[in-house]
Amino acid sequence: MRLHKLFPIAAAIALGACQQTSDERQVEVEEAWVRLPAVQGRPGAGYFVLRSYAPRNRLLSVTSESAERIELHDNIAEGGMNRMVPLEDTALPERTEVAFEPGGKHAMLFGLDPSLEPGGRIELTFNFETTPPITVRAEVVAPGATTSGDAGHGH
Ligand SMILES: [Cu+2]
Repeated sequence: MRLHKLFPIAAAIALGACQQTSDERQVEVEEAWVRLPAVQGRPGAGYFVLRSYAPRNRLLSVTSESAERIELHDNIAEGGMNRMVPLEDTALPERTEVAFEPGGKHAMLFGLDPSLEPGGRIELTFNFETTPPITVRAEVVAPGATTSGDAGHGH
């Protein structure tokens, strides 16, 4: 009787370990773009989509060599006005997609490298609670663009 009970437990442990090492796709960052400020010296805005496959995770921060400081904000409607509030961190439940997009959650990039131009790229590093950081090359778009396809391509 004892052997019959032990075997399935050992098999389950082995299977769990195997899944952990073979599943490298724990979190993905896609569609990242950064909108330049209309006035130099003002912050730019960063948008992206996070897809999470890990059981529990959080986005803790975004950093870049091309920005002095990056804050994560949310937009809340209050008495007919939109107000920005800081996001301390962002929970990423398993198998969810979290979009940072115009009018909603966004990154604000302070002290942007003044040499950035529409059509260029900016490296953004995403730091997570339970998975290694991910660096992506986000597209740089012109001030006023509302999507990454809106400006900077000349067509
Ligand atoms: Cu903001």
